[in-house]
Amino acid sequence: MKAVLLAAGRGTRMRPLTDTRPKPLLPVGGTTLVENAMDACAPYVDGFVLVVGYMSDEVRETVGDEHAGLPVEYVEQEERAGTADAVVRAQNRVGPRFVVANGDAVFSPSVVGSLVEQEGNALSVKRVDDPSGYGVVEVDDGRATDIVEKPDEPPSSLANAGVYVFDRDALDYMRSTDESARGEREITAAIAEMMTDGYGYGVVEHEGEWLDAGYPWDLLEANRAVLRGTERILDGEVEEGATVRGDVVAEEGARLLSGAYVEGSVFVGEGATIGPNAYVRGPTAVGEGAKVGHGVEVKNSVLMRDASVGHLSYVGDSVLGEGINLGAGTVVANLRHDGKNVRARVKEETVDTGRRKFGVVVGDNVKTGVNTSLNAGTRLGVGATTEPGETVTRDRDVEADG
Ligand code: TTP
Repeated sequence: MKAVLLAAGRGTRMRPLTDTRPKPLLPVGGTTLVENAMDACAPYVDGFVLVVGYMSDEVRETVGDEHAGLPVEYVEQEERAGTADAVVRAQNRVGPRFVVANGDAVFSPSVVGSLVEQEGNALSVKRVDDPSGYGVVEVDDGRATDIVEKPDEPPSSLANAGVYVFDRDALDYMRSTDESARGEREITAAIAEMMTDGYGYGVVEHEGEWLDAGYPWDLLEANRAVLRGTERILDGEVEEGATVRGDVVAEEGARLLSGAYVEGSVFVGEGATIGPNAYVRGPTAVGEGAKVGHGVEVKNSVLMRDASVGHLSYVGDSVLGEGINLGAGTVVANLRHDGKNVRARVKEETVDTGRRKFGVVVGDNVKTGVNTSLNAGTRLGVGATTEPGETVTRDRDVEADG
């Protein structure tokens, strides 16, 4: 049985991080979103089909033609015509039954195991407090009987979790399903039509971690979830005077210098340096070649490859892009005085991040001047700069969202 991973989306809500990479390649705890989803499917499948579109070459290059010892094939979805359309692209690569998952979802392997054990078609659900923003699944006697997108009055608290097992019959429905209001052919609409025609759907509930990484702050959650499963592996250098607590992975060529205090769960990539005299609190991922220098504190953050926070800085609850450089004394605010949730701009609207603590989203190659203050919830676009001593309270140079 193959696993089809949907990885063709544009990831507009993740801007500016997705201006320079496709969303499936966003780093989480030493891997990427899509490779983490593939790992969850790997024990139950004999190969992968990745549906790619936006920046597809990057996905092919990074993931390659083998993952977890299994072959990886690619199919192109030229237009972002919807999730059902994406599944149809894989029709010639799958057998009588196949797994489908969003390439940006975080979920546990056991769910895939339970799905494949079901007979025929099956979907997975997550019990959530407020299901109104999801596809909501109605269940009767252990079988799913209806699925409704973003209903005003949800029929249950079970959100469609975007991991499925389908029979080939489902492909006919995905091919012919009508476009939704946003002009896309969607998996959930095809499933609802199948149910109307009397197809039964098995239901599996995600008991453990589950999330769909749509917004930048979801990346922090995804990073936390992926790092949760790590154990201490210190292949890198731990200098005398460095302290390592909890689950810390230091890859070969990583260096924890004297005075570094690293509290897991923390991933430190190949060639990255922590210290001397630096404090890194998990869950944090420090990408390949990145640097956390003297007098720097980093907490609950993702630092991408070659990010440099060299001196006397604080970074909390933030995502820092590839090749960025924060000038000495750059400080990130991650908490409001009134204790309310931090708000951020997404697709030209202000949204509640749902988090009391959230820092900043910094696009690739940003440079801040010394003593820059970055306010909670601000985004800096790819290549943006700040003056020495600046206080940044609004997004800077983030491309208009389309
Ligand atoms: P979404 O999260 O709805 O879309 P997106 O990833 O493009 O993000 P945004 O809304 O911020 O622009 O997509 C859900 C999953 O389905 C995701 O893994 C991407 C994938 N997808 C496709 O592969 N093809 C498509 O045409 C669409 C709409 C989504």
